[in-house]
Formats: sequence, C-alpha cells, structure tokens
Amino acid sequence: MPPELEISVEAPINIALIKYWGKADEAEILPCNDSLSVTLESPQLKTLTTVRAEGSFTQDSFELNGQLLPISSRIARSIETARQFARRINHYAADWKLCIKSRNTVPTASGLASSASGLAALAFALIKLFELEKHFCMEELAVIARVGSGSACRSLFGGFVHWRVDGTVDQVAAASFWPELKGFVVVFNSASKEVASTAGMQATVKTSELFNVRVSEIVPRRIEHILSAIKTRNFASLAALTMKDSNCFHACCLDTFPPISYLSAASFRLIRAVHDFNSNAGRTAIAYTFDAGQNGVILGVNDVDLESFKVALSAFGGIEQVIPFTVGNGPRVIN
Ligand code: 2P0
Repeated sequence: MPPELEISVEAPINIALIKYWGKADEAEILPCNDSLSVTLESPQLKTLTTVRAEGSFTQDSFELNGQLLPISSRIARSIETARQFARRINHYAADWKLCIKSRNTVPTASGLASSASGLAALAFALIKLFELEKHFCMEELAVIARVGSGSACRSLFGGFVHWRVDGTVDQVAAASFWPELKGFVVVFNSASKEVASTAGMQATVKTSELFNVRVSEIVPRRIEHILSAIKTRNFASLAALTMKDSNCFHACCLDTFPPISYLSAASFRLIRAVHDFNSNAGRTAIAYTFDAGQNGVILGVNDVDLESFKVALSAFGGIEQVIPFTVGNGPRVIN
C-alpha cells in the first residue's frame, strides 16, 4: 500500500447564460430552475488545487491563497461525498485525512464565480485521487462538486453545460463545437461583493413574486431556445437570450424584499454601451451578462467586433482589468 497520495489539478470558472438562482432543496443543492453555462478558458480565471492524502494525518486541512482556513460545512460535504464514493469501491485511502491547498487566479468572492472553479477543482482532485472515474461516470460524480457549490457542478465539464432541476448535469456541446465564441470579463472592482449568493438567493426564493414567474415560465422557455441557438450556432439568438436572462435575474434580485442590487452605475454604463454598439452595428454583435456582482462579461463571435468594443471601453473610467477568454475545456490534472 503506498504511504501517501497526491494530485494537482486546475479547474475553470463558468459563466451562466441562463442563470441559476434559488434552491428547491438546500441540503442537496437542487436548483429551482435549469441553468445553461459556458466554461471559460483563461489563465486568469481558474483555481489550482493540490490534495495530499496520508494515513498519518490526524485531520483535514484547507489552505486558500496561502492562508489556512477552517473547513466550511460545504467543503466538508464535498469531501464526505467523495469519501462515500471511495468507500463504495473499497479504496484504501477512503478515510485518510487530506491536506488541501488551493489558489484562485480569479479574484475570490467578487461575483466572478471563484466558488465554481474552487469546488470543481476540489471535486476533480478527489475524483482523481480516489480513481473514481474508473467506476462512475462524471455525470454521477458531479454531485461531489454540487454539494459544495451549485454552479461548481457545471465547471466539471467543458464547452456548453446544462444543469437541470433534478440535479443532473451534462455537456450540451464541446468547446470545439463553437470556437469562434469568445469574450472578456470587465472588472470594475475585484473586492468582495456585498451579499453572498447563497443568502441572496434564499431571500429571493422567500420573497420575490417575480421569481415564481421566472422559474415556472421564463426559464423553461429560454432553456429550449438557447439549446437550439447553440445547436445552430446562432449568436444573435444566444446573445439576446443571454442579455435578457441576466436582466431578469437582476430584476428578481431587485424584487427581493428588502431588495438586493448587484449592478452598479458602471454596470449600467456597460449595458448601455453594448446596446449602443449593437444598434450602430445594425445587428446583435455582442452580448453582456452579469453574475452576483457588478463586473460584466462580454461575449461575441467576431474578433473585430470584440476588439472595437474593447477600444470603445477605453473611454470608460474605473475599469480595473479586462480579462479575455475563449470557450474552454473542463478540469485537468497538472502533475
Ligand atoms: C449562476 N450564480 O448560474 C448564478 C448566476 C450567481 C448568479 O451560481 O449557494 O455560488 O454555492 O449553490 O453556485 C452563484 O451561486 O451558490 C451562482 P451556492 P453559487 O452562475
């Protein structure tokens, strides 16, 4: 029996075009509505994680960006779920304690989905450490990431990813299916956001009437439409659905009582700039989407459009960083 095991992995962030917001089951992290995401490839938008297991360790430990942190209940659930799979296959290290070291290249907790890449990296490292892929498919193993953070299960897959209300998640199309799709993140402020997603979505589920319409009518229709936009590589349709769904999600935040607002004046300037750009182009050339934070994500399929919009942005004040990305693959082992 080897005395130790160690694995290093990296996992990407993903951006939802149709947003997840609200849990139907808090413990299992089952979403109130389906969501549809794109996995992003950029050296600046990922988490690198090393997990070491040793029979002699007396407790699990977790370090993030060089700082030793207590193991949150979410991380503990991911670890325990991975151990349950490992016990099912009688893996010799199933109950060994773990030393986890993680580093985000994406700003942590700024509404840039660092929890998605973080929990996906942890889940993927545990999947590899216990060799779970030899016995279970990734769709089954995605629960390890999901119980850590809902959107993390989407980061286990590359390309276009569909996560459903029943918890199932899978790839709709690989990154190579639509390589022209790319974009950049506009970072106005990489400091931590005000209302954490978990608490924000609980408040929305509890108090927003608009959210009920979103879940029962708007999202199911949009999921069908965006799946067909992806299948036919119809950017104008994908872009319109993406922008509308971002706006709908933020409208539900504002309809939460008391209201939650993630968008800033700078976000609204960016929204207006995209609409002006498209109106001048006479077509839907680019799209925006915003998660639970003020920083925007711009998407397009034409390098000239994206570059000229980037040039237009240089007239904007207050932009901290512009991070380009392409559609990317899922996590990978790096040692
Ligand atoms: C998404 N967001 O679909 C949406 C859009 C934010 C806005 O998933 O409580 O960190 O860990 O399941 O996954 C953020 O929520 O929340 C999120 P938990 P998570 O990407």
